[in-house]
Order: sequence, then C-alpha cells, then structure tokens
Amino acid sequence: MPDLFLAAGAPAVQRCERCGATWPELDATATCRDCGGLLDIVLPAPSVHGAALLSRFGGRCCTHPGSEASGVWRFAELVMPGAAAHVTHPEGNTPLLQRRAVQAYAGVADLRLKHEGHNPTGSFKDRGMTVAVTHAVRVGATAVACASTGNTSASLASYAAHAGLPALVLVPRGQVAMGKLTQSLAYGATTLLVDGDFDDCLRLVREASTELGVYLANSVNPWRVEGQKTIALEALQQLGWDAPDWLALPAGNLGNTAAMGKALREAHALGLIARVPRLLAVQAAGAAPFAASFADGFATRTTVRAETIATAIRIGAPASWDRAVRAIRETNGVVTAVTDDEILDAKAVIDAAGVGCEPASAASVAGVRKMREAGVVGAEARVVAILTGHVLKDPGILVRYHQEMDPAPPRANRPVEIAAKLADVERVLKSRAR
Ligand code: AN7
Repeated sequence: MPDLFLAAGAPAVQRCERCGATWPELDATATCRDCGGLLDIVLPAPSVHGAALLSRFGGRCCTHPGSEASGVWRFAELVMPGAAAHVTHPEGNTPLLQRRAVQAYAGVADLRLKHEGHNPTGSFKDRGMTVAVTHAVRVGATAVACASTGNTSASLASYAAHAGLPALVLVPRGQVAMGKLTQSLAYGATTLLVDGDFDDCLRLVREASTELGVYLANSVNPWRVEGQKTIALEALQQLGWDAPDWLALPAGNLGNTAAMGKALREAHALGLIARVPRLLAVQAAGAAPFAASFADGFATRTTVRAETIATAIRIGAPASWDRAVRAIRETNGVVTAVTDDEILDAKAVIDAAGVGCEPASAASVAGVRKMREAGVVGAEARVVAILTGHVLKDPGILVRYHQEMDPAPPRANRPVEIAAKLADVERVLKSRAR
C-alpha cells in the first residue's frame, strides 16, 4: 500500500475516495469540491515506527491531564499530527471489561467489552468530535452543525461549548432518547426537532453546510473518522498490541465501521499489529441495508425506511457506505443483523452484570452471540465488543422494559411496592432468597 501515508513531516491531505482529487489539511469542505465524493485523510508517516512508536504511545499514558492524557491525542501521529492545540476534555481512556455473565451469554469465554460509554458525554462520539472541533477551530469556523440520532449532537454540543463556538443540531422529532436530547439542550446547542427521520436531518444539514457555510461535524467529515480510529488503537494497546480475532460493533451510519477499518489497515501497515482482526458489524434488523447488501456480496446497495427501538442506529441510508464496504472486505469481516428482542435481551444481560449500555450498544454482544451460534465465531475466539453508549442515555427504554411492558420481558426486574412495614420487606426478601 504505497500511498497509505505521505512522507514524514508533510501536512496531511484530504483525498477524495471517488475521483482522487486532494484538498489541503485546512480546507473546511465536507466533501470533494470537484465531484462531491467523501474525503479520506492521508496522514504523513510517523517519524518513528514499530516498537519505537508503541513506546511513545505507552509513555503518554497516565501523564498529567492535558492533551497527552487523552485516549485520542495520545495517538496524535495517527490522528492529526499537525494540530498544535486541541479541544479536549480529555476523552477516551475507556475500560476493557471482562464479565463472566456476558461471556457465558455470548458463548465466548474470551470476550472483552470496550466500554465507550465512559467517555465525557457518555458515548464513543467524543473521540471523533474532539478532532472535528479541533479542526473547526483551526480552519476558523464560526459555527458547527450536525444531524444526529442523539449521541453525535450531545457530543458536538459539549465540544462546541468547550471551544466557544455556536452549535446547531438537527434531530428527528420524537426519535431521540431522553438522555441525549437533554444533553444537547444543557450544553447550549441550538436544537432543531425535525419533522422527519435521521436521513432527512442529514440531507438537510449537508445542504445547510454548503449553502450557509457552517462547519459540518457529521462522520462524513473525515476528521471524525480519524478520531474514532482510536477506539481500535486504544483497545489494541490495552491488549499489548496482540490483536484479537474479532472486533464487534453496532453499525448505523457506518462511520465507525469505516474508522475501525482504517485504524486496522494503518496499524498493520506500520507493523503495530502482526495480523488484522475481523470486523463484525451488527445492524438492527429494522435498519439493516448494509447487512442485506453483505449477504449478496455487496452487489446491490439499497436504502430502507428504518425502524428499531435502538434509536441510535435507526438509519436507513448510511452515509459512509463505500468506506465501510472497504473495511469489511479488507478485514475479511462479517455484517449481520439482530432483532429488537435480541438487542433488548443482550442489553438486559449486560445491564444486570453491572456494566450497562444503551440499546444500540448491546447489538454488538447480540451479534457475537448470534455468530457464535451460527459457527462463524469460534468458542475459543478472542473477541472485543464495543459498547458505544452509556446505560443512562436511554432511560425511557429501561422504564418500559422493567416496569411497563406487558407481559414482562424475560429479564424484567419489576420493582415491588410495599407498605412501610418491616414485615413487607421481610416477605419480599424471603420470596427472592436463593
Ligand atoms: C450508541 O449520533 O449516528 O455506524 O447521530 O449512537 O458510526 O453511525 C449514532 C450512531 C452505534 C452507530 N452506537 O455508529 C448519531 C449516530 C451508538 C450510536 C452507533 C451510533 P455509526
């Protein structure tokens, strides 16, 4: 792959994936000015390689708060080496968890959960957003905007506030989980509730960015992809750069699938890992155009009218399609879909293990379980599943699952109403004794 990196020390360029035209690092365009294609960041090669680069990354862990303490900027050479200052909380540094109950549920003993819900705004989006908002500041943007199913908007609202930039967010009315919508309001973003779905919001904000000149912070923005790569880089670092067999993740707009593919491609080319893990991208069955296309070898590309309780991935026309196809092909990856019932069941197991995640995140574990049952993932496989968002992002689904759904779902933990009497406490304790 001769053109994977530029010469060391060169400024990064933004290269059109469709026509190959290149644009300078500090061009604020969201897509190719010639043909409208998506842009791909081509970074300069790091000045050191292999073990020397790894020890540089390792030496930055646990440093005093500041950019280097960020789980994104620790990998600056592979993110945005040209930035002298960063809009950072910091972010990243998320745990890799092992929980027996979840491993048993998935049927994979060596399953680890990369919990991105531990980021400052509670989702993996912060990793891309610190980079995009840093870029927005570098190019002199006066306002930033995104369309979102909720997490991107919460993250952008926070990072824009941190940078002192006005933020405009467009979300589908009535389709955003309460935790996320209230975050956007709290962090001070101008919040538009659009009478349409996410795909309508994305179309609208792309038009607005072109016509009105606001900086577009959706994951079509290639700098978002650069930041999101660090989920994989940090997980690999936590594993001592001994790559797992599989990296499983929920898939909606496909930005993250594309980012994982780019991270693994670059890490392998630089000799940071000896082999490339297979990606397992998991969609919700009601929003699964990518899984359908995978099933016919990506011969056809369709869009759907998306419907799923996992509102984060309720997306019918994924924007990063071509990038994600490349990621799946290069990693010998697999795309599958899981039903809402499978998502809720996996989520209940993850939650009851004390870990917790939002519905879309549980799709990764549900997908691992499904592919284990199908014999695609082996029982001995080493698997990392990404949990993309925090359990409190979607309190509405928790209330429905545990208190309201009738009949109660299999793992519902109904609260018990009692009189203010010790005898009632005792009665409940006895009935629950194991
Ligand atoms: C928790 O916030 O698209 O496939 O606008 O919030 O990269 O889109 C969120 C996506 C998975 C899917 N898990 O990632 C948005 C948005 C959670 C998410 C995804 C999202 P992509």
